[in-house]
Amino acid sequence: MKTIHILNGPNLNLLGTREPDIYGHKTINDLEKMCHEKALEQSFKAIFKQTNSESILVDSIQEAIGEASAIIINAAAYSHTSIAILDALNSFEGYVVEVHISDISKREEFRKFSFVSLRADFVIMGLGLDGYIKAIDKVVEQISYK
Ligand code: CA2
Repeated sequence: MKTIHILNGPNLNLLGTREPDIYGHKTINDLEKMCHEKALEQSFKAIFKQTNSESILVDSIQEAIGEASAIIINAAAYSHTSIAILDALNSFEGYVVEVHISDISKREEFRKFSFVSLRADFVIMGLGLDGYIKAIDKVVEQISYK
């Protein structure tokens, strides 16, 4: 079974507890369940992780190397700051989808640039948690027949 690693960065553990106008009412556990179900429907296995630590996010990307067919990543605030995460993603040869729950192109200036976008094969933003479902669809479309 092909594996997708779904990696989530800092503060996303707070989903559903604060700022529902931006991030909605569902929790990170709801999101994880949605992703597992969607991936299984498509006969993929999802490994879902969330961390507040940049170094653990880099470690998780490295763990995906050789194990995952694709990475779906919402690096949260590290998207805008982390060359270390970009470097790690550049070492991964599979398909990469970047997801943002909010539309970062319509928020503060400092959110408009993403290092992750420099490596991502596809970027989804502004669709709420459904963005993760669309990202799984995109991965399936891209790699199912490879
Ligand atoms: O829109 C996204 O998915 C972001 O990656 C979310 C990050 C933000 O820094 C990016 O610019 C855009 C923030 C994640 C914080 O998530 C929270 C969720 C609920 C309550 C508080 C924070």
